[in-house]
Amino acid sequence: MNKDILTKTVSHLLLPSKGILAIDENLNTCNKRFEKLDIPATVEKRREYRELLITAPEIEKYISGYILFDETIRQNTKDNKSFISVLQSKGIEIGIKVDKGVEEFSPDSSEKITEGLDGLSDRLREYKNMGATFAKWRAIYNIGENIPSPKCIKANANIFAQYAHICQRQDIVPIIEPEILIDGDYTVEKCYEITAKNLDIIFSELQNADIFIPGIILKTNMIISGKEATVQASAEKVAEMTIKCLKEHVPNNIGGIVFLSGGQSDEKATLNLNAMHQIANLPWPLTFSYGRAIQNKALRSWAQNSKDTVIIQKLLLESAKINSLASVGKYQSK
Ligand code: 5MM
Repeated sequence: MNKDILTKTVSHLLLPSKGILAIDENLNTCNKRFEKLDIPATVEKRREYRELLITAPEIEKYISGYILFDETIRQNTKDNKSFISVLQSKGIEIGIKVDKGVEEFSPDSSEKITEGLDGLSDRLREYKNMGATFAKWRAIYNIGENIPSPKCIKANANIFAQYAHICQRQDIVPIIEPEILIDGDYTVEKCYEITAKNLDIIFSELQNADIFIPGIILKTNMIISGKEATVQASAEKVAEMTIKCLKEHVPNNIGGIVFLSGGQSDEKATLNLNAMHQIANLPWPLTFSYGRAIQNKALRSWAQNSKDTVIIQKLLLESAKINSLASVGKYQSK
């Protein structure tokens, strides 16, 4: 493990006013999003869409890294430039999703465990040779009666530690993404309690495995109310509780923290991040790593008129820009 390489990649990814764009939807998720908008779920359509996201002019002003899916990292533009070379020419770091999705944790539970450790070292070696400098692994947790269970939390945390260890051995920065899903009617307090417990166990496993904490990035959910909750916490409440949770349950020397948008509205994801930056003295870089909250408008516009690349890329750029402003607390809603 070369700590200098890891910290250099982290610093580059978390430069002030920049964030990370997640375009690593697996085939299933991507196809589902396409089908909702009557877009054919084909390799070529996925390539065409990702080409627009990757070649958007000036996106590098707001985005420091792209997280890609295995299919995407191997694809080229229609004039035959590799997506990797396009991103590298803009100074954007290449990230890769390396988990292989989720399975049932046990036959009698609805909980999920993330898979993909088998052959991970070899896959990372290949991605690194292609130009990847960081990776991402996601675990998901529903809040419900007696879930997430301590057993499942611990099992996913242990797998995060193994993944992080394999990445850091190859000087690849691991992003660790434990996502408490937005589904449900849970309160913001419940979200705090579960996120805090989960983070404690994850960092305890990471420390037991001697993970170099300044060389990792945490990608987490915000502390919010469940989607179906009748009372929705305000941006100020979300900001206050999220920062409190992160300050108390994440080591101060972590490389940085980024957020997923998780199905919140685009506007909420931006306002919540902006509100967090009204709170002084954050001990770590804190920015976005959104998928949907940055892609939504561009995807809808592409579905309506795929030929209008200028408008589609402009919408992407606008979403990236407002989140860049929010990441330094300078976003003002219209
Ligand atoms: C882009 O979506 C990522 C991959 O999801 P699947 O494995 O289901 O295809 C996802 O991990 C994403 O990085 C995060 O959830 C952030 O994206 P959102 O849309 O929540 O901001």
